[in-house]
Amino acid sequence: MNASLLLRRCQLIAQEASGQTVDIAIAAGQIMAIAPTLEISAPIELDIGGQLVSAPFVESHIHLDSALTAGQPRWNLSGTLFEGIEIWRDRKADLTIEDVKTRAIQALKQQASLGVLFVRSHADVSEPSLSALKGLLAVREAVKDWMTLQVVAFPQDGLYGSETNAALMEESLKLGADAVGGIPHYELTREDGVRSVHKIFELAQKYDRLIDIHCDEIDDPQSRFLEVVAACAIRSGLGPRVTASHTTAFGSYNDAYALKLMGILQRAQLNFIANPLINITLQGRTDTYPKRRGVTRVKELWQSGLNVSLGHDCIQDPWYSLGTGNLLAVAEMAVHVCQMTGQDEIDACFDMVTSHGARTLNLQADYGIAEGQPANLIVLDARSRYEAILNRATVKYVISRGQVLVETAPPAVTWHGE
Ligand code: 17E
Ligand code: FE2
Repeated sequence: MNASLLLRRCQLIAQEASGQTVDIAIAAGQIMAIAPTLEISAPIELDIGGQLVSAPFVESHIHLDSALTAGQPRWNLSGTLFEGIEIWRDRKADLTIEDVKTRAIQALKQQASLGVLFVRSHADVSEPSLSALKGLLAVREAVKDWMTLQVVAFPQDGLYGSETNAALMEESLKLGADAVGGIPHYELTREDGVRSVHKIFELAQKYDRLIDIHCDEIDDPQSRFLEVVAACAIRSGLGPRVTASHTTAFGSYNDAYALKLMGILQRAQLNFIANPLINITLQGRTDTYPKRRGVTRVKELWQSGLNVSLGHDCIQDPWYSLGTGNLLAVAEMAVHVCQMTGQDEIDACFDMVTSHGARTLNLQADYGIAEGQPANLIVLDARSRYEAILNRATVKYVISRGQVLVETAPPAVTWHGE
């Protein structure tokens, strides 16, 4: 078979230490061959010049239904999760499928231009119209030729926050949501929270879906739904198909309890997602000083061998008015907030927005640079993961399904001094 695209002198992460490069040939949307030197030609040949070629960024946690609504109908003045939920409640009252689709596609194009080709988005399913979910399911279909989108049915107002929400969740799964979501720390009582986690597992098994729960996104050290999620994962054996998102209360637990919990988490083998950009701003709002960081124990989870990925969570919405979708910004924030400043730790933060995210999403064989894989890859203006984070490197080429989807020239700097 003839190659359609050839990338010469690529630095793969696996050979970052040796500095050896490879050529990558692409044909029919797949990676056809990888070797130090390929004696073939192709209609499009790019000399990568020893720069980093990575599998694409994976956005493991974002809310596309609320993306690009910052300030509508008002700004979040307290900066808390709770005011964000109230503002969103007002904004979503007149949500339409078209409104969701337009904003989500705009956000996804922005993300793709920054090298993100796999996205898991939550869709609020606490409105009877289910406009957010229907909009995002339509978007999943509309973008599938260049972007893989997973949709989590997320009951923002609580699975038991109203009489109808549990039925809306089940309806969402029938409509085709990829995963069951939840928000136990926002339910009216602790008992409701525990009950919601059991319901989520029951539905996931009934409809054969993944699970991704907003879990303990609060500074309250008494918020202990993570242990409930872990226990359900152990008993059901679903661990790797389950994700605990945010888990910020884990940053406030006492160390004796944290030690016990770590053992349970090891047994459960679930995935974790931290959203450091958002939680460093949302949490700690009720503290004076010292002010907590409000981010889960990323370093310790990673050190204990559990799968941790990082998400953006928001792009300009009621919870976070900033955000461009750049996962290198998220990795950079994690380096700081989670004190992941060692060399291996910085590399791990890059992995948390790439391969670890792929594992969270259960992408398995669809992800990674190897012969026979779908040709999804990015070329960074950097020679290593460290340089990529250091310089928040430009993603020069985004290759999706074997085609160059986006090309971005790094900024040109002209020095006029001595
Ligand atoms: N909803 C929620 O419960 N938590 C968040 N961080 C966002 C939405 C962004
Ligand atoms: Fe979230």
